[in-house]
Amino acid sequence: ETSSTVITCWAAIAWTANAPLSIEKVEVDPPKPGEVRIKIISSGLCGTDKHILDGKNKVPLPAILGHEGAGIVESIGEGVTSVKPGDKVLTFPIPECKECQFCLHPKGNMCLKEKVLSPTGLMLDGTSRFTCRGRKIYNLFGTSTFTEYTVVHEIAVGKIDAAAPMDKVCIMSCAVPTGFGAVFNTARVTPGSTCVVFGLGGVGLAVVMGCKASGASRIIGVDINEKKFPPARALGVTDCLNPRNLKKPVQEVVKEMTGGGVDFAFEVIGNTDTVVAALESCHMSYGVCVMVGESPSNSRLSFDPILLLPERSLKGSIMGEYKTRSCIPKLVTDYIQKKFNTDPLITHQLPFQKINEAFELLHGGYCIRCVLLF
Ligand code: COD
Ligand code: ZN
Repeated sequence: ETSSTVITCWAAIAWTANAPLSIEKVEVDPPKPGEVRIKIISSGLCGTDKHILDGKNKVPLPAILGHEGAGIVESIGEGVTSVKPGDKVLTFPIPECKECQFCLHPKGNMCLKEKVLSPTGLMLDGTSRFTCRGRKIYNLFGTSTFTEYTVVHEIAVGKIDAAAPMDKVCIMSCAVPTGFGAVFNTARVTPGSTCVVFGLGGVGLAVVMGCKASGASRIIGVDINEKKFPPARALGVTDCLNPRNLKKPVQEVVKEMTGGGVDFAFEVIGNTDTVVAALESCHMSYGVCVMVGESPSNSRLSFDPILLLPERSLKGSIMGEYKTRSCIPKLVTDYIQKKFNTDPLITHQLPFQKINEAFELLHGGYCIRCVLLF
């Protein structure tokens, strides 16, 4: 335990949007009460990190991005009881304090202490644990995993099985629960049903895996990047559509293919047009559309309300509705026990120092998930 010392280490700083990250030495303060300092072992690079770097979703900068992390507890602050130095952990963009009115409710996962919807870039006491060249650096959703060491609130840290393979389980911090939970908890996909998934990235393909595991009879995959089609087919997509190669709107094609619309539609891109297209792809009465993507800051959804009147529904899902600390470590145990295999979602691995290459791979559509190894 070195909980009173500042650690100097390498981190990737996003000084501004629309520029590469800069690998620099940062000072990481010791954890304050209720906080945990973690040595990051691996981190996934999520579409959300890309949206932020592209300036689509606004967060305070300069910041250390990354929220899909697996690591080992280095030291703990006063009062921390659920983890100790040496424990393997995941970091979660949504905390679970297990005390607030929202955590105590059996449904939902939006802890009152969450920072995802209106990110401050700061710890709950309003300060930061990162300094670079004398400047205060913000965190991302209270996590920040593109750094050798980070400080996270205990309520956003989940202790996982000591047997967890650390190069693989980082995607259990975001992509896997977000996709699986959208299917199992939010949509509740039924055997024999028809599904359409808009966006075949890491999260979209986790949705596909969930639909397949639920016994869906048909899974239509929609993406503008056809490089995503072979891996999507391998995971269970039965029909692939590229909206740019169709003569009519993709929702019309989906309706024709399914005799009036699918049972379940998922938007896993983060775009208002595709949310409406996904909604219109659903059957008018029992169709359920689940919005997983976060559309650009300050955008507005616009559609004819008659779409909802005949009982079609539109729901949102964040982190798959899982109460993070209570549920996600169990998913890791299921993975270790080979109840499912999410390894195919990881198509690339790179050393952390090559993080900008990882962003390029995601931009170019060459990868599903690139895991950074520290
Ligand atoms: N039509 C069809 N496909 C498209 C379009 C379009 N107009 N635009 C992009 N796509 C495809 C891309 O080619 C790509 O294959 C896919 O959509 C997106 O994949 P990725 O790999 O960039 O993104 P993911 O899968 O890692 O993440 C997708 C999210 C929607 C989850 C993410 O971007 C997001 O909006 N997150 C915020 C909401 C959230 O869940 N937050 C919790 C923590 S992340
Ligand atoms: Zn994410």
